[in-house]
Amino acid sequence: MDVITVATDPIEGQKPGTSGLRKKTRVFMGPHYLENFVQAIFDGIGGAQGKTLVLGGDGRYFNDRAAQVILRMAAAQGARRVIVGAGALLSTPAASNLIRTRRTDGGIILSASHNPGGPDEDFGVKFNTPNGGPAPQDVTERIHAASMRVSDYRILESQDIDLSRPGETTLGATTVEVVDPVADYAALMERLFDFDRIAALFAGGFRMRYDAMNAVTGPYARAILEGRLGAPEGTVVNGHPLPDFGGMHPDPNPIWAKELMDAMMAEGAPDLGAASDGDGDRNMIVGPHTYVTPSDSLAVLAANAHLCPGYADGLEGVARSMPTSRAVDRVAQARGMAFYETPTGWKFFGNLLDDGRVTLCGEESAGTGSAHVREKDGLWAVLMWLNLLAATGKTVPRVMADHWAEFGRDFYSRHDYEGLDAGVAGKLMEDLRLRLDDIAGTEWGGRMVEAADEFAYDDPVDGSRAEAQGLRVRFSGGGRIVFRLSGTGTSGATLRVYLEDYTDDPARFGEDPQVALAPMIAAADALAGIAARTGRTAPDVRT
Ligand code: G16
Repeated sequence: MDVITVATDPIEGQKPGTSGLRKKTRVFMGPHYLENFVQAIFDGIGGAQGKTLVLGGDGRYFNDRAAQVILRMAAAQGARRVIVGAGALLSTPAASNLIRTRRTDGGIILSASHNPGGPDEDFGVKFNTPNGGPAPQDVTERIHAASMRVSDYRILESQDIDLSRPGETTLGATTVEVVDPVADYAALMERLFDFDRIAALFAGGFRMRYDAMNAVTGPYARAILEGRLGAPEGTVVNGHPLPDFGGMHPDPNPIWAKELMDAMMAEGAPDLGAASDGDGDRNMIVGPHTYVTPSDSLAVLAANAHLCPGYADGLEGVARSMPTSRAVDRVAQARGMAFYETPTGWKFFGNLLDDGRVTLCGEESAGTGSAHVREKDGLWAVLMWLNLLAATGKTVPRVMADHWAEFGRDFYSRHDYEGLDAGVAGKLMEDLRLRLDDIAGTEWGGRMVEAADEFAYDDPVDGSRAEAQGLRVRFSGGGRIVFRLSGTGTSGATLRVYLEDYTDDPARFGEDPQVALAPMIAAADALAGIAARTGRTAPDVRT
């Protein structure tokens, strides 16, 4: 087998965003595109020579081809071992677990997460560091810098490796170890949660609908829920990973998981509805006639984690991303737990978890996780909810009612305006940024602004600073609006407007959040001129 050195030129725009590099699939399939970026990853981490890496992805279109290319490049560059999920599949949390437990030098995950898949949709590549977490900023900056000076890449000339079943083979001097993508992850879940109790819940007739959205969690959910926990067959729907996710948009929110929402809002709804995204790190929780916002879910899990064997000793602390609602802050305060606020992006939780400062963390973008891996974890969150329901005997609506009765309710919604002209969106943000200092003390949508600023984060562990992480406006009475541009889109710009308001009045707990948030919604438009500047009178997505 020969190593070929292929001459190439740097390709503009290979700059990792919130979570790795995401582009249209056809861009990734273009000449040298994938190879250049993989070479930049290897160069950015000091070469692949002698390293052990994990490789897998969410099964989307081009996942299989890209995995073969990466294996040949890793072999050409002297990697010692590559651990690959069978079928080149690994959910993001399962990959994180393998990276950690096998003490590797990191891993490459092929996924554009919740973005749709297919030849005309999205693809992505991200590198996770040896702690199992997404590469932090200094590493992604090195990768980007390497992409701008790449002049050749090395690749082995060889046949495709058979990745269809577990086993070991060699590629040049590299050992390729194909593993069952589910086994280690399922064993980890069994250590964290009370499987006997959850199994007894199902045996008692508890009904659940888990929508895997034709993405990577299908095999995990079928093995754990229907296999180990005895949930009836058919509990997992859309449970087979498909290259185009069967046309679904695998983003577990009320818009894109509409089938599940309809089932949960209908008469005779199951006791629990759940969904996860393309690569299995996001989750959605729904009870009969009760959608649980990700922010509330984080708060509920923080308040109840001690009911699960893996967290019986309590939590060291909790963290949330800045735009996530402050519901979890109230739990932390009431229970005397340390609390941290980080920028959007799971990578910012890594240091806090590694340093033992927090055990649980989460984001409004349907991500919840803990120190068990260094990624958010969709199925883990669902199992924690199951453990909680099994331990308390409560229904989802009861859990929420009791939580609000104790802590009050943070009404929350995110409004996304997708596919905006990047120039228009950038100008909207810039103009608002320039006015931040002047709006304190002024009234918008009938509410007074108490403070307004741009969020910056100083990492308490390594002292690094992340600036320009979103514009926040705080109102009297507990309201808040945050404006941010998404860092995960692949075309145009997505404006995210995060809206929240607080009440401790029990008579208001049942209100529809869109109604309760009307003053914040009006204030957001008035402050930023969304309709006037973008021509959009309604968001594309409301979470
Ligand atoms: C990624 C990140 C999350 C982030 C989300 C949305 O999630 O890992 O930390 O909250 O994107 O980011 P943005 O608002 O910049 O689009 P995922 O599930 O896409 O990997």
